[in-house]
Amino acid sequence: MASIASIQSGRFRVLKEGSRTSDQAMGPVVYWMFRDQRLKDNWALIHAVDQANKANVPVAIAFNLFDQFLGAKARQLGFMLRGLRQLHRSITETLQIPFILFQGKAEDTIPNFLRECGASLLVTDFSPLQEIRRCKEQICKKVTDSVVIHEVDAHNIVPVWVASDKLEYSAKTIRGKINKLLPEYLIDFPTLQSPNREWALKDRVIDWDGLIDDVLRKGAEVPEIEWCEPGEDAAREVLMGGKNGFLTKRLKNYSADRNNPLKPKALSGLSPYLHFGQISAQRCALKAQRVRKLCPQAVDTFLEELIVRRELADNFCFYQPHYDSLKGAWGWAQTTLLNHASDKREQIYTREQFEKAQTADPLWNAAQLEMVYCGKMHGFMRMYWAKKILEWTREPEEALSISIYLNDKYEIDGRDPSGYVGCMWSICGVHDQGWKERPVFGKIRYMNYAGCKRKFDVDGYIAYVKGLKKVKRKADDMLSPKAKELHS
Ligand code: FAD
Ligand code: FO1
Repeated sequence: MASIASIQSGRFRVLKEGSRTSDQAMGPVVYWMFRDQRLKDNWALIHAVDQANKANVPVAIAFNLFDQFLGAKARQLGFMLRGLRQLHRSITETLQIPFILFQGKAEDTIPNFLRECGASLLVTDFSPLQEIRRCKEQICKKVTDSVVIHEVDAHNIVPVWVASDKLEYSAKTIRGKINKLLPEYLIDFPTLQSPNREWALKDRVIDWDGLIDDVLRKGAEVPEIEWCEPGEDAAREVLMGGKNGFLTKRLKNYSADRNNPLKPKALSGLSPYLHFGQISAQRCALKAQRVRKLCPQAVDTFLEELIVRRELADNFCFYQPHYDSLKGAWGWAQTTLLNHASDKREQIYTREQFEKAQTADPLWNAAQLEMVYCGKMHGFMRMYWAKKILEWTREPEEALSISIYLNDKYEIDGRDPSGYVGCMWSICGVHDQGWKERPVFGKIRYMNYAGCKRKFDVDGYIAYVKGLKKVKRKADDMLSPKAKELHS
């Protein structure tokens, strides 16, 4: 365990200075948690408690449940709320810090709470997504002058603003910058201090079951997944559990089988937990380094994805405001796509036909159905899936919006910088190079059915997904009338 209690200065930035005069007593510290929804290994929580203890004031955690978050349905909100219920329980049992849940617009609920409790410091965790950044801009304007606001990057190992001060071109250009900083930032976490001062406010009761029932009913169109248990404890099990942990039991197949959609267990399965912040990427990396001697190649490949690829995605969304539109592509890509926008398409499908997996390509349909049934399409298939949407739509902007819409609606790990970058890489060549020019794709990397056939057993994958459909139908049939009504 690192001895320091304070976080490194590079890990946070001041979003708003305060104008409190020295004779004004310090008010409490509030940590507004949204992206890093965990108790362990959470730099934002460590910072909030450290700042509160230094000022000898109490600290509280606030979470705001948005009415609608980028199209999230029962699948995502159920997973998140079940994880938060477990988090609330463990915070109450171990930390005596109040965890307060708000509902509505954070730009209203958070400033109101700060005013109500007379807080003098707001700590927030970091996200590059526009919705969150706009919300923070509003909060900075609404809080009283005396309130200070710190933003802590608890999601990336190397804070995004430290790794690079500009939009990076590809993994090649950011890898060296990140690797040089790993010795300084890929460090163990200090023990989380207990708060010196207790919060006067009694912990408000949260009706978790009521909230969960509510989101399940409202978002019934995309039902919850069964295969992935939410929460910090389950996340640790997936990372390193005795029975089926990635680092303990499944690591050796990672390099060889990670691009084989028939071997989903070869992947770590960590993206739902990383997306909702129920596990720290830093913890995953520290644990992976410990077992590097056993499988150096698998660990290096995993760290490349977990650190370089994932943090490159935050870099893109942080420095490119148009991270989810054609305007966010490099010039060469926009030119090549527009030059070929009027090329003849063999097929054209509507968003609804894509959504219902009604294309003439059984492989593409299988990938779409794997995502709809399981909430997690295999990483290799995501590339093929998105690229075919470019091939079968009238123009690239529409392809982008369809891929992002379906990705965010059905993926359990959707609404994530890695997802926007995944779609932009596939359709607009972001972080990729140009390739031999061809119809429709121009110089964007091309993928086709034959290429997949060379790589893996396509018929086997199609049959595997058909099997999922049977399992899903059986599960639906077993649903109680009430649950069926929810899932219908
Ligand atoms: P593993 O291979 O075990 O990877 C471990 C972790 O590394 C992942 O959890 C993820 O955090 C990171 N990672 C792996 N591959 C990538 C990548 N290509 N880019 C960035 N980070 C990566 N990832 C999401 O988290 N959410 C999404 O919505 C999403 N949508 C995608 C859409 C498309 C079109 C494409 C091509 C990729 C998308 N990805 C997305 C990236 C990648 O496919 C997933 O992160 C990965 O499949 C998650 O499964 P895993 O954790 O078992 O993977
Ligand atoms: N974060 C919140 O603070 N409040 C929410 O209501 C909320 C809903 C939500 C739904 C789906 C999803 O994928 C993520 C969601 N998040 C929510 C957390 C989310 O990880 C981050 O707020 C953003 O991804 C910013 O990166």
